[in-house]
Amino acid sequence: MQSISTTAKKIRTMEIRGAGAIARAAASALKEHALSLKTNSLSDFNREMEKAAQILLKTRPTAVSLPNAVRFVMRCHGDTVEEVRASIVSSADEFVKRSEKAVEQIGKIGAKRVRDGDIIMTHCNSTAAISIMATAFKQGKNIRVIATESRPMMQGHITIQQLNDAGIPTTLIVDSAMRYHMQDVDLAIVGADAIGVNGCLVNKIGTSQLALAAHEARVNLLVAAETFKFSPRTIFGELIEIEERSPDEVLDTKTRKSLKNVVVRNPAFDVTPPEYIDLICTEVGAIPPEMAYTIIRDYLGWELEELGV
Ligand code: RUB
Repeated sequence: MQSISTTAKKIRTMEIRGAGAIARAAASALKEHALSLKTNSLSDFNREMEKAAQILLKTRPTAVSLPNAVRFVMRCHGDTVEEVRASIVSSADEFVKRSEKAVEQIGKIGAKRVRDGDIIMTHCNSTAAISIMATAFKQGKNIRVIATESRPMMQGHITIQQLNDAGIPTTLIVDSAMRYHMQDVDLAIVGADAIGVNGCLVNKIGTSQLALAAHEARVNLLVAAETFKFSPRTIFGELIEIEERSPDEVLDTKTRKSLKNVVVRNPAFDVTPPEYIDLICTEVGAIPPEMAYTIIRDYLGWELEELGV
């Protein structure tokens, strides 16, 4: 269980964060766990793997990439422990490879929507969104980026570090300055923790505010999302759970305890309706949000079968 508990802890404490990275880490942990199990009994092996999968699934509730990755890996076949183990190892490797390739592909596809001279606003820290900006910049497009802090966990600091390292001129702003700066912006690009069947986007808290401000200023909003960020369960009317994290991330315990009449809320994500999204850039193409169902059917069909459709 070493690989599973270590990875689960890292995901819970956000040492590993970002929907894509969480999914890849979970797939790799399942592979390590499968390789470490000593039993010759298939039912014991399956039970141990299922237990591990459940531990990983409970770490963070919103990023649908996590259950999609876990189910992809656990869809193993075989009549013996060795066959099932080999199947888990190859599925985990395939998931990680595909997911890394997807980020690269999204960069290439999304960069086509970036024009020379564009000022781009982004929020939080998304590997897929940065892939678009970095690819456009490498192509010689003279872009500038405005990045938000993304309180309370300040993932914007990771973003400005990555953009700086890529040589992209970047401005850091506080989250509440989003609308103020939107007048200078040509394009908004964000990542995704989940996309619902109606094309809604679940991403870092504040994304829907950015979308509203972009809509008002007639700035296009581009979402960078691998196909495994789409949520098959939303087809059955299930809602995507919004993670509420500890209030300690917002205000220290001592101060909070001294304020008897104050409650601190800390939702980590919000929902942006499809009307505010111009394009979702996936590794299989740039689509309007209305096409979310098609992506789920064509690329997560195996999952629908398992759900009994
Ligand atoms: C991260 C976040 C990112 C998406 C997409 O939230 O909202 O925009 O996960 O990231 P947190 P990526 O920091 O709470 O995990 O494109 O890297 O998958």
